[in-house]
Amino acid sequence: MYKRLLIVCVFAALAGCSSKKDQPVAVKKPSLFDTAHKNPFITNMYTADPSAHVWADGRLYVYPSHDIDPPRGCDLMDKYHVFSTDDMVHWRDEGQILEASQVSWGTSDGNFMWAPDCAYKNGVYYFYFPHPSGSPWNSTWKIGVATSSKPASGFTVQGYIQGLESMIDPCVFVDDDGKAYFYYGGGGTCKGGKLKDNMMEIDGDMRSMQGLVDFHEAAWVHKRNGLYYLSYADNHDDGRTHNQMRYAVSSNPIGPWTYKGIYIDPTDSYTNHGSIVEYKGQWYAFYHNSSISHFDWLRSICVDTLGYNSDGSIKKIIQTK
Ligand code: FUB
Repeated sequence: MYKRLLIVCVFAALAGCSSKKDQPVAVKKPSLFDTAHKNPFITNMYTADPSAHVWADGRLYVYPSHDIDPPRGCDLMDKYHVFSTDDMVHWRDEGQILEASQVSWGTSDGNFMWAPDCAYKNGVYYFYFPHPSGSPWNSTWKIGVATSSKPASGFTVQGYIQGLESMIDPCVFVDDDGKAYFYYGGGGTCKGGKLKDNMMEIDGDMRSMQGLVDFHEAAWVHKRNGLYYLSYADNHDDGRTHNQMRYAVSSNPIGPWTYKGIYIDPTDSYTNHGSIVEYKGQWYAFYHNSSISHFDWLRSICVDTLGYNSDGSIKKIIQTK
């Protein structure tokens, strides 16, 4: 009796196995990024504040700031380099594009070439960089603009955006209809407004971005499925860990914004500053840490994949090594 039952069970189990085997199982093939990517991804110099863009040549370009070793707090940053890739694993140092000595209004207090951004319109690349113009440096910031017909060389300083407050961290977002928006801010204030077609003048007024929670600096705007996302660094400081990256969403590029949450936990660096971009069908979050130097002002840029939930909210990123 037991033997017959055992035989029946074995047959039933085998039948079950074979029917499961016939069902297709969805297994995602690991990408080159999954298998070969390492953070930080730039190791030949210290870099921070990565602004990433995909340009018409199909490559992804990163415009970071450059921490110079030995550091002097955050006031020895100069000689911007650009990095590019076509597979998110092999990075090319495109070389230096601009340095403080090329900026006519620069302060003699030091080299403060802080977090930049780049935009493209009608055949011209516009490189936006914060640089102070006097003493004390921290109340004399100007947002300079350099232009080139190429994404990573040939930039010439054209001047600075007139009429702005002394604030840092420019971000330029060009919408699907070609309209460009300028954002900047620091120390709790984030402002945004339209840029004129010349990309070097503000069109109308800059307005305070409403709805952000605990804004510190590092504004970045991207768009997905018709929804605008403004991401930024907060003021988090529990004595042990520091800036987190947060974000808010809106149906309008200059708000008001609806706060959504934290998408990058603190790194080992005092600051954080990031960008979000889609490349070859995958979204990525760029940011920085201090995992090479273990020093707050010798930072290194990192990137990880970024995912969205079905309601459009961002899944917290996993910081890989
Ligand atoms: O890198 C200098 C400053 O530190 C940036 O402008 C801020 O966003 C912070 O990362």
